[in-house]
Amino acid sequence: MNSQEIFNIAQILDIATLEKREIERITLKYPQLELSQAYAIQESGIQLRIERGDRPIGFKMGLTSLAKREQMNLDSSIYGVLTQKMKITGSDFSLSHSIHPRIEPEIAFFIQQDIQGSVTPERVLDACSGVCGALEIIDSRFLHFKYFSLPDVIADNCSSSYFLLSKTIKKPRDFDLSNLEMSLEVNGSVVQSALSKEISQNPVNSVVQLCSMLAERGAFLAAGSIVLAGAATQAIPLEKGSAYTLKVQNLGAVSLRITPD
Ligand code: OOG
Ligand code: MG
Repeated sequence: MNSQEIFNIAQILDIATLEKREIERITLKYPQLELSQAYAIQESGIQLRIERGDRPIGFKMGLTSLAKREQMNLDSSIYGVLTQKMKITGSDFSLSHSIHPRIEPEIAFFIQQDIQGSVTPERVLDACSGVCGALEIIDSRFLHFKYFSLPDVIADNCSSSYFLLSKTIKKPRDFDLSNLEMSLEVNGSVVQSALSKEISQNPVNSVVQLCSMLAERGAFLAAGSIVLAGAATQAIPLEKGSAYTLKVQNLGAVSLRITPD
């Protein structure tokens, strides 16, 4: 696959996002698509966003829990890029820019020193100024949010769409990061719950893994980055007019109300 083809696929995915149009998965036309080519498509897509005035602010890890791997029928961790325009700042959210959005409970890390290559969890905790709960809204550009393979979802920036961070931020060594109760409520009723160890045995391990995956592509985790460690439970579809709350033990709550329009 040459650089023109990589750019063309990135552009098809970018237009699908902008026009809220579902498309066939890429591997239907390119069954041999490799993971490295998929990451190249992802990077090319981020470049298109940058040209529209957006800015990368971190990364998200995906498929780091068994619940997510089983839900998506995919079996290894992946990463995508988070940008400024994906960050939700208020507590109301309209689905007007979404295709078939889902929401999932996550833990986010604030990284304050560059970290590179093969690192220990302790090194990640040294470089981390804070952790918080986060709601991620994922939205696939592929038909029915189904049947795609790892290269497809990587090319599609790992279904990234939006995310919301909790206002409560704590130092990562203030408590055991692997044993936090997490629950996702819809209109006040718990619909998903798990311990944070569901995320890579400990969410910090997602950041360790991200560093080595970035190193494989000649990249690193820069100071100032936000990292989502991956969902602890399955994602659930977003409904207009409903309210979604993530509660994380020691880390408070974060809520999002979907506008009825
Ligand atoms: C891929 C994105 C996975 C997570 O937290 O596991 C992800 C998908 O589910 O479409 O964000
Ligand atoms: Mg996620």
